This record gives sequence, C-alpha cells and structure tokens, in this order.
Amino acid sequence: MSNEFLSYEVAEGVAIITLRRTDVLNSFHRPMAAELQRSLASAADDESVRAVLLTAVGRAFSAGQDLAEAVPPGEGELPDVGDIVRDSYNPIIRALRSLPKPVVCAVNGVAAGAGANIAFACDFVLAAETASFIQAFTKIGLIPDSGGTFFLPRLVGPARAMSLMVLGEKLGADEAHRLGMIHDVVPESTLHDVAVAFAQRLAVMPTHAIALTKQAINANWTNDLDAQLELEERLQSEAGRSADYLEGVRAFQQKRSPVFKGK
Ligand code: T3D
Repeated sequence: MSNEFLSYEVAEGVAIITLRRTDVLNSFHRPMAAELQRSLASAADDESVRAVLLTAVGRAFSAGQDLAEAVPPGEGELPDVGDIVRDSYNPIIRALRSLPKPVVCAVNGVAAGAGANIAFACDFVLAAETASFIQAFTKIGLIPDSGGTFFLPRLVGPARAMSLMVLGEKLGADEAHRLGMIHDVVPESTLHDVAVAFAQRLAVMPTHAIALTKQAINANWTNDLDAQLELEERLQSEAGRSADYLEGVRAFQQKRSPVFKGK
C-alpha cells in the first residue's frame, strides 16, 4: 500500500498508522482521509494485526479539516461541507468503531475539530502531557462532527459537552484525563514508546474477546438493559467457543501465562 500523507507499518501484531502532513498540522484533506480509510481497512483485514496504533508526527496530532480544502482561497462556489463529512470523516469513525481489534490513539500535540473527535472514537487515548483537545468547530461557524455530538455527551455528560463544543476552549491532557475522556497522560518524550508498548500488550490479548467487548460497548449506547443482557449472553456464547477461552482456562489451571492466538 503506498501512502503519501501517512505511514502504515505492521510490527509485532500492531499496525502503526502515523499521520505525516506536518506543514498543516496534520489537517485532513480528502487524500489523507482516503489513506486513513484504506489503512484502517487493511488493519481490519490483516489477520496478523491484533491491535492498531493511530498517531502523528510533528507538533500536532491533527488540526481537523484542512480549511484550505473546505474553503478554497479566492472567488468561486463553496463546496458542500456535508459532502466532506460524508466522504472523509464518517467512514473513518465507522471504521474505528467497527474494527474488530483495539485501537489506541496516541495524541502527540493539539487535536482540534475532527482531529479531536477521531481520537475520541478510538478505544484508548494516550496523550502527551503537552497535548490538548479543542472542539474548534463553532469558532468557524460549524457544528461538531466526526461523532463528536455522539461521543462527547456520553464521555462527559451533556452539560460539559455543550461547554466544550460551544465555547471551543482548549482542554489540556490532564484535564481531559481527569474528566475521564482519555485513558492516560504520559511525558511527551515517552509517548511513542509507551503507546507502542501498550498496543503490543493489547496485541497478545484475546483479540476476539476484545472485539466482542467493543461490540457490546457500541451496542450499549442504544440498547436498554434487557437488550444488553441478551447481547451479553449471545456474545459470551461466542467467546466461550473460542480457542483463547480454552487456553485462558487451561493456563489458569496449569498456573502458567496464557498464550492467546486472537481467535
Ligand atoms: O469541510 C468542513 O469544514 C467540514 C468538516 C469539518 C471538520 C473539522 O475539523 S472543522 C474544524 C477545522 N479545524 C480548525 O478550525 C482548527 C484550525 N486551527 C487552529 O485553530 C489552530 O491552528 C490550532 C489550535 C490547531 C493550533 O494553533 P497554533 O497556534 O499552534 O498553530 P497555527 O499557527 O494556528 O497553525 C500553524 C500552521 O498550520 C498555520 O500555517 P502557516 O501560517 O504556518 O502557513 C496554519 O494556517 C496551519 N493550520 C492549522 N490548522 C489548519 C491549518 N491549515 C489548514 N487547515 C487547518 N485546519
């Protein structure tokens, strides 16, 4: 797979996707969004991949939509920004949530607009101490997209979500962690190594059970209790038929560490 605006590599069961459009703070234009969509599809299809790490180089994780693409300089007809949301961001958010493997996002700097909400759609967010999150949308007269209006109220409650989304103030990594929006905060110099090690740890866990857990978490956002209990019953049956379940129990009985194959 050849990419121009990001890199994709697989090592030790982890697909590492690194945004590399540093001159515009890794903001997304259609070609970079398409490359991320393709990379997520590859990670989903590749059996050797058991965890995904999404990160970036430079001083930002992503400044969201490339505003030069959204509103080209000069005269002329404006593109329908709803088309950009449909083509660029919605497929990315759907891919992140349906990917049957854990996705770690390592936020190395500012994550603004769609950049922030792509991070919040991942399963685990690790942030550098110096990272920050901004719902930059209202500053330019837009509404939060990329799942922001779905994830943020669920992460922090509707009142706080409204403040974040309407006021568009910068939220530091420590505060995001304190509010329960992200998994952890680490010193900037260690972020990459910590994130790779964390993704590698996930990659030797029972991948299928993690995928089913993710499925149940996705469903909890719309299910009532009865529907969720029924889903747990069905998914637990499926997990109980996996080789990893047998291995987990055998390893426990034999007082050794399990060797999970992800199936
Ligand atoms: O199509 C649609 O619009 C619908 C989809 C919407 C999804 C969205 O994500 S909407 C939100 C879009 N993002 C923003 O509005 C954020 C804009 N950027 C900023 O607010 C700030 O740049 C940051 C808070 C992210 C960082 O601030 P700072 O002071 O650290 O950096 P800077 O000086 O503002 O930016 C550095 C360079 O990156 C600068 O270019 P220059 O002057 O060095 O040549 C700046 O223009 C460029 N840049 C930053 N963000 C974007 C960008 N270029 C294009 N698009 C950007 N989003």
